[in-house]
Amino acid sequence: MAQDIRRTLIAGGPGCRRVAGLAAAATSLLFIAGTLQAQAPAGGQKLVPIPIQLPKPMFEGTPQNLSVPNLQKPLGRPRDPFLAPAGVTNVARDKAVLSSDMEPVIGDIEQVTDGDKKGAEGSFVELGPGAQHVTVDLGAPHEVFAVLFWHYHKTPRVYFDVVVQVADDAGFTKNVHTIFNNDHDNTSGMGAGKDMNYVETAEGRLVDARGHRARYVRLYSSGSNANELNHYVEVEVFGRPAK
Ligand SMILES: [Ca+2]
Ligand SMILES: [Ca+2]
Repeated sequence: MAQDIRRTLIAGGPGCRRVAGLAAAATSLLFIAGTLQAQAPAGGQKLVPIPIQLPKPMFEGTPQNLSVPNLQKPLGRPRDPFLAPAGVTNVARDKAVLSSDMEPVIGDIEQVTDGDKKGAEGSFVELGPGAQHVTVDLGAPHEVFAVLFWHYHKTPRVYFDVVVQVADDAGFTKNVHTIFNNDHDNTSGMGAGKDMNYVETAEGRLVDARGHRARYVRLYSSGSNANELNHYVEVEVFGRPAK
């Protein structure tokens, strides 16, 4: 049975997508009693769920009646655990953040990585209107497995032209990888993205970073269905120092 499941995972079966970047290590995955469990393969690395701590939800459920095009249907249940090598943590906590708007309308840029994810007034930074971005400097090269971020979760909203990139340099010219892009009509000029619009919730948005080596993580947005402004409650980067 384990062999069959293993083949399904490798062939791209259900549940495969999130571990695609870890295909070699994924050969040791077994589904046991409906939950993903990780086993240590001989000479390989153990995969375990990344240690996500979610804030308390500020509203119930995920509304589906927002008039936003290309909107992803809510999952209707908690997100599946995201697997990465054991020892991977949020390496963005308290790290330096740069922004296209260093003088936010509300709050301070430091709030992007201060660990406060509550989402209430006072727990988010508000950047100016139109296209804006924040860049987290991890301080050194890391292997990055996932980026988890909350723009705003006080009320349900959809932020537009969300693009997430990782790179070796602050100017985003070296070893640049786009790991999320829902700018389907290329408003931002960084290429049309295939990802869908989504409603912000207390779960945040989790993006597979596929183990890319990077020091800098940049997130773009261009207002929301509520207004032209841009917000961040928190950005987390799950990774480990690169060897
Ligand atoms: Ca925060
Ligand atoms: Ca767009």
